[in-house]
Amino acid sequence: MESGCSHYNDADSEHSRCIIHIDVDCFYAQVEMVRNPELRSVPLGIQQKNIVVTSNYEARKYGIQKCMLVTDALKVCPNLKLVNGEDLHNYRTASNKIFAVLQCWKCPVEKLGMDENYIDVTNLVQEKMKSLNVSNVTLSGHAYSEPSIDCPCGCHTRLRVTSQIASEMRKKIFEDLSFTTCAGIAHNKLLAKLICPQNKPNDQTTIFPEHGTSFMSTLDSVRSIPSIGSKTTEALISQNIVTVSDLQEASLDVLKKHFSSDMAVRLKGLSVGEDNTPVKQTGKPQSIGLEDSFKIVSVRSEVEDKFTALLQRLLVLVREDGRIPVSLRVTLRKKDAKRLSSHRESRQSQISPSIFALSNGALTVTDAGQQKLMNIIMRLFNKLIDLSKPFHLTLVGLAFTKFQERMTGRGSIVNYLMNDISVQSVLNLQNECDTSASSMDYSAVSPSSSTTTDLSDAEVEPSPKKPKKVNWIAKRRCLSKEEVASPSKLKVGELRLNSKELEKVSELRLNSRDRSLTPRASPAKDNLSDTSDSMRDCEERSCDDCPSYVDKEVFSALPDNMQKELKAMWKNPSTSEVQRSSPRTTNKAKPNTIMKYFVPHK
Ligand code: DGT
Ligand code: MG
Repeated sequence: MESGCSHYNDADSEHSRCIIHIDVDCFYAQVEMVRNPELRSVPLGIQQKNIVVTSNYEARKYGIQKCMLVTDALKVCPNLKLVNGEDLHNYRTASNKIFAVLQCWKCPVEKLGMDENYIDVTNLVQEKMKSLNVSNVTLSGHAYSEPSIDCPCGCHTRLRVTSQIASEMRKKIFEDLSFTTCAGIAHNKLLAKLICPQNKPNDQTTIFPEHGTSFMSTLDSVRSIPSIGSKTTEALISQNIVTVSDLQEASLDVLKKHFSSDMAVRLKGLSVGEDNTPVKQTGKPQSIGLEDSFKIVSVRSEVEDKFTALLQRLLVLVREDGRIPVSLRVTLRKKDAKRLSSHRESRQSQISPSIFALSNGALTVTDAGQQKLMNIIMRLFNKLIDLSKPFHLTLVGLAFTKFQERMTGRGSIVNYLMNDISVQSVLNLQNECDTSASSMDYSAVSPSSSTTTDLSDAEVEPSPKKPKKVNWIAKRRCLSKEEVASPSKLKVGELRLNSKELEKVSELRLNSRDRSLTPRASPAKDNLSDTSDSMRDCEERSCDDCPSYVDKEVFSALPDNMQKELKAMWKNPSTSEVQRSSPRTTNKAKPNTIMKYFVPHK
């Protein structure tokens, strides 16, 4: 049977893929219940502002629903215990732990919001089937509907194996972290996600490809399809296409009149449960940011207070992330009193990595470092605001927008040279935006809201799927077109001891040197960046022979000629420029370089 499948490609129509979607039950409520087990036996609601954003299943018995007003919730359940859920720290931590557990299967895992993940286990299933008696494989959990005849491609068996893996994953999440979850199993992401809540809480459901069309026709609104956003829904409704059945019946020609040809075809495909979008491995966000919105602030000192508070919170997030930021962006939303409108403006500055220190693998910032960051922030603020005139702000935002890569690997020379760095993978992230909220809405979304993991004042971050979450989706979306909205790419760098690592040692140093050598752009051309801070910081750093991240004791223990060679690399920008512009895949050690100590001579 397996050999019969080997010719299948990834096209959805061939049902060759094995996808699991896992959603944590009443996520915020479970996090609170794990922290305080006494809450398990009482009806529990999680409150943000005056809304109950979720509740445990005990509370749901009383009719508590998501996003109910607190007053209404207390009417239906006067005993409802309310816990404030505006600080997302614990939810984020739990979310990362669940993601980490799922990584253990070594399959692509794509995070969607905080409590959902897709896992593509196709290869693992192929592998398992080699050692299985395929006629004996049973389904774990529920089937949406039992298949009538076997599909010749063998997908039924593969999905049964997938259901076993889903069960193992859920068990492990429960054993390690005490969270119960639901899973959906299908040959594509769309069906896996939509079938997931069929038997909740704490259970799983598999849907076989042949039931895709009939299952989709049970969905009331086209908006239930995750990749159909509110604008597309409106456009469809304007054509009297309200339910998924309506979409199934709509003619392609009619759809093509209102949407692009590609989109019309995609909509038709979705309506019958077809979806060939891949599971994209999630990496760390490209930027980490926070925003604080308010009615109005018109005094500089108040702005400074807001930024000070934001910076404190932002530093906690950066510490959790572990990467060293090298760029900081300040955003303001200015209110134009005359035009009764508001608009956003941002400016960013490079920052010196030396502001951050690594101690026992953890990122720290001294008080002086924080003061430096505040100086940079207020300098950017002064550039955005003409203080000789009155100003009115309704939002301030801060984001770290670029990060230094940390070269690691057990055998890496960089590891020996760096102070106190814990060993971890090298992640080179290329995703431009959070991809979880991709949607087929064709309306343009303000680019100013696109590239950070911005969280609002209350840090409200719902899971990205239901109609109520449209604003959140719009806020987090990068671009409206689906194909550009999911560019998450993660590259795991090689952890071999090769010349790339040595280049990196010099690059880390030279990145800052180059900046300090770059003449400052004129204000007119320098709309979005400011190099002055990095210039100052780099000047401070350049007094020493070797970079600040180097453990001098270890460095001094290296042989003389090795020391010389490293120093030469740190000192010589032109050499580095060549290295950086040349393809970085050259692994061969040049003769008479430091590499001769590491690369065996043939
Ligand atoms: P479930 O999956 O039905 O058992 O329940 P939850 O609570 O896990 O719901 P889900 O998966 O839709 O969302 C995950 C978390 O996201 C949820 O615990 C609270 C938060 N959340 C969901 N919807 C909203 C919303 O509309 N607004 C806000 N602020 N947070 C939300
Ligand atoms: Mg959930």
